[in-house]
Amino acid sequence: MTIHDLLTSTLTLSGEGKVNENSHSGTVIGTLSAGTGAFTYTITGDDDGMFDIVDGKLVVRAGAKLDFETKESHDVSIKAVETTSNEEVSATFTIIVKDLTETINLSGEGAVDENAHAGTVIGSLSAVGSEGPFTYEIVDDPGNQFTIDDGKLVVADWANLDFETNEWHTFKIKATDTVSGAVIEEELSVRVKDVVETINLVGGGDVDENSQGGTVIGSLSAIGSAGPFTYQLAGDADGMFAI
Ligand SMILES: [Ca+2]
Ligand SMILES: [Ca+2]
Ligand SMILES: [Ca+2]
Repeated sequence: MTIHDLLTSTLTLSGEGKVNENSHSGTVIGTLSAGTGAFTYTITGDDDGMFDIVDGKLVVRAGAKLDFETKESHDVSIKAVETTSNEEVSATFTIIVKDLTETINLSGEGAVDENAHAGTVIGSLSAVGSEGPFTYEIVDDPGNQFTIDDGKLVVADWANLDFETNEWHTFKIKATDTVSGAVIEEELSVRVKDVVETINLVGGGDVDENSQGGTVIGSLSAIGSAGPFTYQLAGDADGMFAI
């Protein structure tokens, strides 16, 4: 008998009853069913505000922040009402939040030459553990040598990377999932590579005695940075030379 069937029917949710942390809103957890008949489903209990029902499916609610490290499961109570008979059946499901590794990777060797110009690319950032897309920002950065341009870590306009002063720069990158708002943070270290820094005098180094003022002794060529350079005398005790 139909009535008997309804009274003994149970409300079920298909699938494993699990959802990845950081899932976007609308992610389907499972399909609800309550036996023979046409049912409407409503949420009667959802203390953490994580769930919604769309077309008979339990989904992640808009604005929900499923974070395994905060809470590993969430209860949701649902009521099914048969549209003709008004018979009801209810159930409470415990939805398990699946842990994902949340990290941010930097491509390349994670190193940059000292004296590198502004805009020099160190590597591309890629966050994992949420679907993305992401925006990235540098936080907690005492050295303040880098910035982010279009998902790439680059040398900042104001940087002065000097191996002899500081070989390592450590800071935190924060990635925000632009859809779910999930935040992933990771500490990164970038190494400053030493380059030989010197100035060569090209073409001579000798000058005849009694040479007139303006006689060229040689051309100056600095190495260790991309340049171009300006040169000035930093010590000329006898006052013999000019640039
Ligand atoms: Ca998390
Ligand atoms: Ca995690
Ligand atoms: Ca050096």
